[in-house]
Amino acid sequence: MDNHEKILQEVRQALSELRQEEKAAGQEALGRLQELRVKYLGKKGEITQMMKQMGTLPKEERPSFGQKVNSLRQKVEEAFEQRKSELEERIKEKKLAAERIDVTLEKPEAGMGGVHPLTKVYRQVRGIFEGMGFQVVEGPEIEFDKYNFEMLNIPKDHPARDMQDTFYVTDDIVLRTHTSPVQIRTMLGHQPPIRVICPGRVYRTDDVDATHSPVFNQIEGLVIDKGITFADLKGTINTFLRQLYGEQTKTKFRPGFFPFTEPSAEVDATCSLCGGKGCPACKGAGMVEVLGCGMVNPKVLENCGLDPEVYSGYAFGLGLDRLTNIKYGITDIRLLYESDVRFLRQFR
Ligand code: 2NL
Repeated sequence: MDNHEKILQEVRQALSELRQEEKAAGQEALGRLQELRVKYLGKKGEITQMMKQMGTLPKEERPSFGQKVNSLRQKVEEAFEQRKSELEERIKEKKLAAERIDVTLEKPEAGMGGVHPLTKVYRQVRGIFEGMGFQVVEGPEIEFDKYNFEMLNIPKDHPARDMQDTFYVTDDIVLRTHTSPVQIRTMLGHQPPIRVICPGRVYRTDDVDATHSPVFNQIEGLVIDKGITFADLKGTINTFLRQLYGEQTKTKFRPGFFPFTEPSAEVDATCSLCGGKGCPACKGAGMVEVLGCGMVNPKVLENCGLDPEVYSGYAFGLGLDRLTNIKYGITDIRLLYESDVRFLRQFR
């Protein structure tokens, strides 16, 4: 057998052996293939060396020798190329097989979250008032003293304005202590009829305990139009509480006092947990105080540029945290703010 045939045989033998090895690891086989390529086709490879021997041959033998070596090199190169693309194809197939997704596998626990109890009750309250035609209005939590106190007829010496109760940012800027300033802004910017609720965070300097938090949530409401009376206030509040706690809910309007309403009332509703029988949540009374309200003080209307001889209105305020605690029988306000999942999970 001539030398060239021998080399071609050798290469094919080596490549065939490689085919067996390759079962183990595709990338390694690719490395081995490259080594073999260098051995035959590299700068110092056997075939390259043969080409260099051409100079030592008599002139007339050179063309046919050259042709033969070239054709050998071509065949060897083809053999390598073919192996290489086969190998690469195998590697790709292996990779795809390894990355295949088993769609029948059971999925991991999704860890689904839930709506916070405060948000649940807020949505419910909001939905009831929206059903009665109220619009939802929001405003700044950092507020002018003027809008938070002055225009609401809260005098300069009122205890609520004390540094002990209110977070002062500057002499005339505070963290709002209620959402009333949002209603003041509404009256300043809009002509009646006005029918709004104003939800949001409010701030007081209270130390944290079971019933106090320096940040809590309030919803206030305001209705202004010609001919609005206390009967409208009672009807709206009764409708609201009966939708919130159930049709059988009874209410009681007791006289109260707020500088911004006259007359004013505190409203009790049948305890939703015991239905009026008396339980720890209502301290045996069967009823709980749920909100404060009243007819907007004529001075407040005037402060906002509305003529009290033409317009009248009512307003109310409720603590969303308190309402939530009453609804679910939660006895510690801190639970609403600690984000303890063992607590929150119960409301999913
Ligand atoms: C309560 C009582 C109340 C208001 C808030 C109000 C707002 C304007 C004018 C008149 Cl702009 N009144 N708000 C009225 C009565 C009671 O809140 O116990 N809140 C937790």
